[in-house]
Amino acid sequence: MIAYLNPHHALHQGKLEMFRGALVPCFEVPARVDYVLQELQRRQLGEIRSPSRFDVPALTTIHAPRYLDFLAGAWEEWVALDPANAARDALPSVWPARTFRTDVLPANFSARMGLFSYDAGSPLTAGTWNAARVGADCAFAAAEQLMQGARSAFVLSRPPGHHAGADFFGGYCFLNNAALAAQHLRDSGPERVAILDIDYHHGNGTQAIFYERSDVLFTSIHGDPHTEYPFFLGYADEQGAGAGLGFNHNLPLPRGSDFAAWREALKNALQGIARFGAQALVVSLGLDTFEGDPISGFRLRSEDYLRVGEDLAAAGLPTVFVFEGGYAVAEIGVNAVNVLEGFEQQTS
Ligand code: OKP
Ligand code: ZN
Repeated sequence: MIAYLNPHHALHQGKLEMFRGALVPCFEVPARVDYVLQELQRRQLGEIRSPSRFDVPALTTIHAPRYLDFLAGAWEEWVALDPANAARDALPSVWPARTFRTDVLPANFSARMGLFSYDAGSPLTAGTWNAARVGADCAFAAAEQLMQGARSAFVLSRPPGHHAGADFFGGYCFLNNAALAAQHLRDSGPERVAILDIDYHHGNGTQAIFYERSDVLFTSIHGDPHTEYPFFLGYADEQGAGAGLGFNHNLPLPRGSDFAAWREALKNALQGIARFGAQALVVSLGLDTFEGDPISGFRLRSEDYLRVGEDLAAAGLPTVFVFEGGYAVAEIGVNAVNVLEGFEQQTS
């Protein structure tokens, strides 16, 4: 399996995030990708490539141009407010809740940070835009690889993507890599693409992007949003709207669920994907379902990830894996590569 590694991922390196009233060190750190890369190399899973630059329509189909423009220039604006800002990251602190307007683009930078975000856990840094944009290139490259007949490809990038919506960042995510890969597949090949999100946290951004579409099925297995982030989306009764009605499947599980319960949900998810008649699959691969994850609540063990890969391969679809969350940093390489290796062994 070819891996598209984002060579600039470490340009995004948040310092602090808001947590329980305090600024604490970020969980989403560059070492996450380094551990996965090291394990990929150790097990010789396949070639590791850098992506070329893709200027493809998918970027502006998925993300609003005014959001992309904001992200591209945000760091310069932040530093222009005060040269001392260069030493600290930008975090939003005011948001338009219900009854506020979102059609007006305020001149004030902090107001636009709030307009284009939904939490204070996702610092925007000097290199965020470059890292995220090259991550999008990794997603496009992986989609192209599938179109050239590959059985699978791996997007090894950070920041992650599945919480990012058409015009907002949050949950450590800025550009939605899985959505970009799915859209680029749609633009050049398969008429029906499924996205399966197996990160511990519901992929609210991806769901929202495709909620009214019937050509991209979104299915997610995640911690019950009654108690788990992102709280305000991810319930089982969200089934899509308009033309998309019936093309959104949420499978929330209680905090504390073990692999047996999780695997049952995976079986249901894959049945839905088969019924849909998917011609390609994009997997939002979060590893924060691991028992040792510091911010999550499922109980998967390292060897379970081999079974996950095998189950995914049994779906028989060309598959793009997109790296998402997972914060047990020392174990993330083994866990991620177990999925990929389980997939490859089942395939060969
Ligand atoms: C991103 B991804 C921990 C509170 C939760 C947001 C979690 C984002 C998860 N300090 N903060 O889905 O893994
Ligand atoms: Zn997550």
